[in-house]
Amino acid sequence: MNEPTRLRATPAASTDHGDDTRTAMSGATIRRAFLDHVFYTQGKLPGHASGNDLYQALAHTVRDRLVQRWISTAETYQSQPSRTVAYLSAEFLMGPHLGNNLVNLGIFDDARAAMASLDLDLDEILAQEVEPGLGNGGLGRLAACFMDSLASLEIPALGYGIRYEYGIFQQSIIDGMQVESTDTWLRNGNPWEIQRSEWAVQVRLGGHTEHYTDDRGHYRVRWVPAKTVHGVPFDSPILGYQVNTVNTLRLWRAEATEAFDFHTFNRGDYLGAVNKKVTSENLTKVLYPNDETQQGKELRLEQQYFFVACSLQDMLRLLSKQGLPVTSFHEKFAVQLNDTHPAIGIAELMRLLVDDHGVAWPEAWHVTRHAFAYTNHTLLPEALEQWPLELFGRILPRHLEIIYEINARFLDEVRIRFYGDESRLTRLSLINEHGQRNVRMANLACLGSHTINGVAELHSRLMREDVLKDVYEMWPDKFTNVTNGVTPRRWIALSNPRMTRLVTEAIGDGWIRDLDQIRALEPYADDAAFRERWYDVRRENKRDLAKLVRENTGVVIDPDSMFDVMVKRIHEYKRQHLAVLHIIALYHRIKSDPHADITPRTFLFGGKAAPGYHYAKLMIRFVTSVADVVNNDPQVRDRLKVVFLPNFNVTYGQRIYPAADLSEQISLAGKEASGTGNMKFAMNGAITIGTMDGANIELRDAIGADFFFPFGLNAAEVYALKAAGYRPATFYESNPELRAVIDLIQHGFFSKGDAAVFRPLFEGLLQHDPYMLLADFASYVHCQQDVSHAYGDRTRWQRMSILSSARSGRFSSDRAIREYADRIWRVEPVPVCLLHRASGQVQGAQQAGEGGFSERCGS
Ligand code: 26W
Repeated sequence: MNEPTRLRATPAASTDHGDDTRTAMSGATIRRAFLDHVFYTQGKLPGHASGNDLYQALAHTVRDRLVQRWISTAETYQSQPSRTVAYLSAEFLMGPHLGNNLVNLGIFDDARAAMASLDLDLDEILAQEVEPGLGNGGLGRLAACFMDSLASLEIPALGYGIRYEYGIFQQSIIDGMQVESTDTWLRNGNPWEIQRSEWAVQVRLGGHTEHYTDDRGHYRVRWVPAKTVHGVPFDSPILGYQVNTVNTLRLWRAEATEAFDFHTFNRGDYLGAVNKKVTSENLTKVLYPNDETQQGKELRLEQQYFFVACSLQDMLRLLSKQGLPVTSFHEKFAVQLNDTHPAIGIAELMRLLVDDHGVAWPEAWHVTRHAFAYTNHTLLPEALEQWPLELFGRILPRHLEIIYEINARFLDEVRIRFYGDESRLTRLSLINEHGQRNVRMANLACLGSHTINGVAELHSRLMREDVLKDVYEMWPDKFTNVTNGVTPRRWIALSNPRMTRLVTEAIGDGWIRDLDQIRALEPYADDAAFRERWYDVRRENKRDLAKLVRENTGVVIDPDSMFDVMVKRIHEYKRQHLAVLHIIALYHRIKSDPHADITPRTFLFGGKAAPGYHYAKLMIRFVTSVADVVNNDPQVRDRLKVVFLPNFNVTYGQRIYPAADLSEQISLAGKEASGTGNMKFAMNGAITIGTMDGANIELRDAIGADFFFPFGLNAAEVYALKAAGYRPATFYESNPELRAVIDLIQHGFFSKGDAAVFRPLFEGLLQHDPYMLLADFASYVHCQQDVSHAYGDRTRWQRMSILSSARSGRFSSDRAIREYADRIWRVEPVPVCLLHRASGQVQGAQQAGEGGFSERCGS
């Protein structure tokens, strides 16, 4: 990493006193606070500050300004109790905090100027931040966008999750293949969290249950655990955009309980005691790097239960702090399950209410069902969570009993509704009796929730018609759709400052808080001067990306070529290999006819493969092997370039989306629940080539069919072709270009003559081709031809690009969160007044609140 320029200035003599000015927002105050933090927080003389010191100092400067609003928010929520969202998610892929907080505080430019006045470059300081990669991909990033929107819309909310010590692995590419290493994101400390040891809780695991009758003659159950672990909350402030609201992201870390260790220790087994401690702390060590394939791993179930149990106890604490009874839980909290990972919360809340608080079962069930709502994020059967009964009972013996009880009562209901329909009963049961018996988490999530939603129109429909058909027939009214969205603060204002300036100059800055306003850009698509400026912005962004690519891969790419980009997790269903087949087709055309009219393109790939997903890793090797051949062939290398950018993450995303011309969204129709990268590209002015899948369909409707390049089978056609008996070889036999492409691969042309390397990829393709690459190939290649023609007409392309941004308003996560708030959570905004800490005396005319604070509304 680059060391920023050394800081020469010394801490300025303090001219303003008192705590109010300490967190003021003027450039001068920021500069002074920053210098103070270099000195007092980092303990360095300015001349000796390292890049990390400078980053930490600026982070603390910003953090001080957040803390003031954070406390104000807490005070407001305490004095105006209102319904609160609890967003439960095993993943929060937040991305770097510093830049985002500068944007939301509205001091990005002031901070840049303050740093410049010290001869420092803000971008270099921002680049020092190690991003917290506590998520795999779409689901975790969605949670992060939702946290930004909740705060920006001033909705009381808590995000609850896991503080993994190691986030998603770091990817490097060695000899063309993915190599993983651990993500030590905490190595320099984390200025964005505050440990709250006083709110630590205990979580029980394993053991057995005892049934007894209490002294009042009531039947009771006692859970005697095999071990107990401590859950310690770490809070991060989540500031909304130019509001005072700072919500909390509360992530739990597992620690050994002292009591337990001492017990072992006293028996003289010191190392055993330490070992127990290590075992407990393993619980939150590492994020599971799989998305979309479920593995019945014990530690994973423990992680899920751990964070949910911690979070529910925390909510009960907050409830009692406000003097409310446990039976009002569902009035105080709207609990959202981000996929099934936290679905065990349904059984846990029942346990807390029935066993710990003596609430009668029917009332406990009423409370539970009115508290939870469930979002489904996937249609892939292999991603639907199921836990082997044996494992489940071993770790959560009491929960298994509760699940049996929920199930028994539920199946009685089903029997009455669908008398004699035994197969329906087996399908709806919380227990899958097929083969090894399993607990079905999706069924539990549906049963215990008042609302179930999918993440795009098509996905929600397929959910009702397919994966959750039986549940839908049972409770059609529970189902709804909320199409995903992404936050324009991070994904435009922060990542694309050039476009932000240009748009703001044209239509004002209201679009940052209300993205529908960006529609006002539409008329500018017909303004030649504006189009040129738009082109210039995009060209600069592409130059920046070209520089990044050269620094990271050594490959030189031409900013005037079309940047054709596919960044997302590597998966068969997403079909990165279909994009590669297209590249080979173009390569083959040039080789067959050196004068072929081929629009110069740079193909950029990025994304991680789950470490155990061999096929996906081979797909990466396929990209890099084709890159090797294409980039080194003098005949084609000025027309085609292929790059695999290692370690795609949020930080890279911020550089990539603003520089893309073409956005590849080419999953097999019916497989991608929504996609959110598609939205980030479109907002930043990239044109989409895509299948009629996930949110692509809604994106095309919003942007206009003329400005979107659709191809391939739609979901209905996919079903029909599968039903009719899909024979991929037919396509191979009847399409000479496809045949040439596949033959090149099969003969080892891209693997130095070793035909065996990619055999696993293409053997399957010719025989089964479950993701129907061959069926969609011709349509894709043809559509790419149209794309090339469009790109050749600069006026047309810039028009499309402007309209793409102008019509992307619907894909703001603010819209999505409004829909959740109105239709699912029934929560209202609670604006926050800024409290100023009075140093000795009350500031302003208003009365001081508790703790020497005076209130002032607005910032
Ligand atoms: C149990 C293993 C596992 C782990 C993670 C299964 C499934 C997941 C996630 C639900 C996978 C995921 O990230 N899904 C993505 O969610 C995004 C946000 O809604 C959607 O945009 C993507 O289409 C969907 O693949």
